[in-house]
Amino acid sequence: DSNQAKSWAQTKSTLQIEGDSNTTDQWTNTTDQILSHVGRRLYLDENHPLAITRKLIESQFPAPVFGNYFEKNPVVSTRQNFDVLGFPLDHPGRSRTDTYYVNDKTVLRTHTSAHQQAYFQQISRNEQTRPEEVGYTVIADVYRRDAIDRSHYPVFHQMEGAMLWKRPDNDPLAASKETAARIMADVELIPKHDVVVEDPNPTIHAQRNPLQAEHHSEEEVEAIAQHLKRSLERMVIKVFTEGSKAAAASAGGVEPEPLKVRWVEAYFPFTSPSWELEVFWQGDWLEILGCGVIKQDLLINSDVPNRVGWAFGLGIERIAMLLFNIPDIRLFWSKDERFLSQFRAETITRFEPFSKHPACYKDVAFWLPPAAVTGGSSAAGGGVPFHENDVMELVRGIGGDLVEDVSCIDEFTHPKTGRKSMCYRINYRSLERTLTNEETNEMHEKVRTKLVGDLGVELR
Ligand code: FA5
Ligand code: MG
Repeated sequence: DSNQAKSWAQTKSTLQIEGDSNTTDQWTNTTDQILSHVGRRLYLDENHPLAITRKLIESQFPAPVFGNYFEKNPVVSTRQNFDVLGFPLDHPGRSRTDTYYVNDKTVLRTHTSAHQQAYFQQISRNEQTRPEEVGYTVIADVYRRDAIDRSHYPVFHQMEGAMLWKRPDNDPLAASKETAARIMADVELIPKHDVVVEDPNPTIHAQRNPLQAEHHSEEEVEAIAQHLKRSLERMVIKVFTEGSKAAAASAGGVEPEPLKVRWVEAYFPFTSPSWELEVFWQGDWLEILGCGVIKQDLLINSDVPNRVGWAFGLGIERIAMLLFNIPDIRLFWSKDERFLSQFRAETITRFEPFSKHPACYKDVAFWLPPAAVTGGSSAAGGGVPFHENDVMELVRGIGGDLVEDVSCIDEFTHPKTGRKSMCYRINYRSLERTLTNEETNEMHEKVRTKLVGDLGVELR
């Protein structure tokens, strides 16, 4: 029951996750409340908007070239989630303020890229039995300690995809012209489209996204990039054309807005060059996915040294919210029939919000402990670190899905004492019923007490 305070999982010596027993240690920050989301597999429930979205995307990456997979167990090693992918040791994503640790060597995956190596190894293993299957998609639940608002939830779903091409075993660079020509022939097999691509070739900064010159020629990278871009453009066009049709139908048959997409340079430790794809949707540019040319070192370390290729990763909720007009990311987890009964397999329809229950916001202001610094990670030394994600997690632990939004509304440093004061506004609202004053007050009181107990702040 989410309106009850959840016990912190790290007070136990083991955590049961998907039937496995995991030992805990001083790194553990995964809560029972977070673990209560493991195993729902919403993406397999064919009348659920996440599953409908999954199938629509998978239809653009069909057999025999692509296998479409899912990964049930969210527990991965820090090696799989970070090291194998080349995350530097000081990358903020590794910090306990951003990531749910099961123990010092294991985390709840923060992205589906944690499975890249395993899927590349699978392609290598199946080389004889399934030679055509040189690509994959994989969908899974992913976990991040993050802000609380209507588009962020600590658990969401990603789909990752990749495709590889073979090169000669010895001296692949000498044969790079032929490889590039083979990839370009595959580009020609992808049907063209007539959607406006605003910035098909953004400037790539050689320092952030260098050519991997010891492994790739420029022609190869250009061919892989073209295949990647055309494949992903087609995918978003398919998805958003379906969405526009549903929007136009519900607006009484007006013409759907023409679609526009653009490419933006991005940076990931495991691709170079890298991009994000954005879609112009109802007045705004929206980031849909990250992607790039896979770093060759990763392929070399994953039993496919003689292949090159691309990979992408996208957020399923973000796309589903646009397609189905779902206003709050918490709704995906709802068991309320008024939500679930609105969706039907293989059909994009506009969600009709059921009556919105009243919100109740409450503020809490406090002084940070004297030595506290903001923005630091609690893994870093020096002072008593304060990180906003710890406030988010604490509030989530008490209020669960009854919290719609948490935001910092004031922050100042006392001119004489140098002490820092913060004020957070917590918006309590249930998606399913009207909260009583009593229960809201009770939750807020627990938040205040726990802020003092856990973070050592002084209430104002
Ligand atoms: C990644 O997670 C990379 N692993 C993507 C990738 C894969 C790049 C393969 C290159 C090759 P990023 O953190 O930007 O990148 O997340 C990818 C997508 O997940 C975003 O574009 C967004 O659609 C979605 N996403 C990210 N954070 C959230 C969140 N808190 N809530 C909902 N969706 C999110
Ligand atoms: Mg991003």
